Amino acid sequence: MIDCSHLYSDVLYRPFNCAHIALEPYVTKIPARNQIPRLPDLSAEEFHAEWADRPFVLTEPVKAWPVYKDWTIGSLLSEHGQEKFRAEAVDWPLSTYRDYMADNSDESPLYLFDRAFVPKMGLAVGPPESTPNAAYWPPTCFAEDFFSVLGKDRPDHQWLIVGPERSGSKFHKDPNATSAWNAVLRGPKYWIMFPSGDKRVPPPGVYVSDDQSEVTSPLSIAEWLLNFHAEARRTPGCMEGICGEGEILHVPSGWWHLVVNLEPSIAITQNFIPRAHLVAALDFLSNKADQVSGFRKNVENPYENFVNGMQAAYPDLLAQAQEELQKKVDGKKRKWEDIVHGKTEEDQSTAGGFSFGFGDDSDVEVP
Ligand SMILES: O=C(O)CCC(=O)C(=O)O
Ligand SMILES: [Fe+2]
Repeated sequence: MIDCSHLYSDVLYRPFNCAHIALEPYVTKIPARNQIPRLPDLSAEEFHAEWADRPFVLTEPVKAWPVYKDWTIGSLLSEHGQEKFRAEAVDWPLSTYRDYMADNSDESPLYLFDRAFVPKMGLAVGPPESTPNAAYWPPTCFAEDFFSVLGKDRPDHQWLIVGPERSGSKFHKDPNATSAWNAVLRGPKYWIMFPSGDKRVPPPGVYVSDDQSEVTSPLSIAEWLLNFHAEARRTPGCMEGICGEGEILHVPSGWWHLVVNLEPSIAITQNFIPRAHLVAALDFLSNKADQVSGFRKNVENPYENFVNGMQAAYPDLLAQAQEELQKKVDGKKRKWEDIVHGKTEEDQSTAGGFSFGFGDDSDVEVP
């Protein structure tokens, strides 16, 4: 036995401390202004008119899902114990993951996040009226999803998520400017969220490269909670809430979110494009092509495919969205040219006021 009584090491202490901090102080006493609204349910019209840009929790729809009634870690184990599921870099039989879940004290526990669970588990997904033996179905307000025009060529969009207490997702935005819903079947989740946008900075403790393609939060969830949660809670735009068993949370397109499981958890999440974010999705696919993710390798031009699919199924909506996107791009160009040519928004007619010093004939790239 080695005597460690005089060993003092931050390197050893910090992860140990982070693996054991109590979560309760961070997830309680949510200030009223930060509270994510909670509603029984929403119609498609209400969602599109008022809620597509706001996080919220719906308390009713998931309670009707067979998977909400039936799924526990035990029931999944008895039916799919030998089936392999993806947990970060490994594919493990569910029984192996369950053993890990029950007996780890890792600072950042391995998280099961499987995109192929529907075929693996032989599930039928869809409205119960038209889907025999439906396991679950998106609530009415989330049913419209323009990525469905891509059929089997759509990017990954549904995941089974299983993890122990303290597991979760570090700050990120969802891919391809999609919105998402996240339905909790077992074990509540704490969410903390921030809007993003041209004039907004990322959440405290999150650093983003200039083109927003790289996000670094070099910290585990626990380290972020220890160092940045208090500041985040005071930051305008912050929204927080707990999504309990049988509830479903809406993540609007472009919102930052960090999630931590307060108990061993089972959830299903799905990403989608509602009409309110069609312009954002077109913008992302066309102007951030290098950041597009989740498409199979054989899909060579996601933007073109999407436009073609939309043209065939919803030509009017596509035309309207493309016009709006063009206006947005022109607006940005105009602002840039005004800056370069020394015009301010207030004084469009005064030439030669303020200038960054680019000559009139410079070929500065429009960002
Ligand atoms: O349940 C979670 O950990 C959140 C999942 C999430 O943010 C996502 O699927 O994008
Ligand atoms: Fe997410």
